[in-house]
Amino acid sequence: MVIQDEVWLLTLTGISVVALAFIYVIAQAGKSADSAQVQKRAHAIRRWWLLALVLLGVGVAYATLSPFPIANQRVQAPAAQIVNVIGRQWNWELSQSQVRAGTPVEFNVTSADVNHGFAIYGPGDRIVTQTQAMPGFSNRLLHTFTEPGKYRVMCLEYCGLAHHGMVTEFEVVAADKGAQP
Ligand SMILES: [Cu+2]
Repeated sequence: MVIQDEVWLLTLTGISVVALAFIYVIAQAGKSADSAQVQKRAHAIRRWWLLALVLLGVGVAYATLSPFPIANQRVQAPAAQIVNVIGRQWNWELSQSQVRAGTPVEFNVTSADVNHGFAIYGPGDRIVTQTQAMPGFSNRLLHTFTEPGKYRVMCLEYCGLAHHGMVTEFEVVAADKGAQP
């Protein structure tokens, strides 16, 4: 994968910077210094480093979280498509097996026994969205599908012996086709 090469290069660059810093410190270790002057400079460098690190952290967080993977959940109007989901040891029960792409789908997710993790995986088995399935609660998950195809639901929380078998499928059909229940 391409991204692995980039991460490798980034890691190597990071290690080189740390190594150079060590070499610099070792080279400077023997020299005597005017302590007040040096301390002032050291404090200034530390401040700049801190600022640079904070900016880098914010930048990396923003770049990797944007676009945020979970859609806005604060929409008040009820969605046109509603799917009721019950998780139980060890299967998923979905009130319908087809939804339409292009318009929001509201999943009302609950559990009949223990906690489960309701996760939807797209055609390339990439996780699309997820929420918890909890006994006694109904968690509302809004998602608008953009890509038609077969989607899989898997459990993301270990829930007993056959946890791995909690897999089901549903279909997302193109926006112009009507979804069948
Ligand atoms: Cu599970």
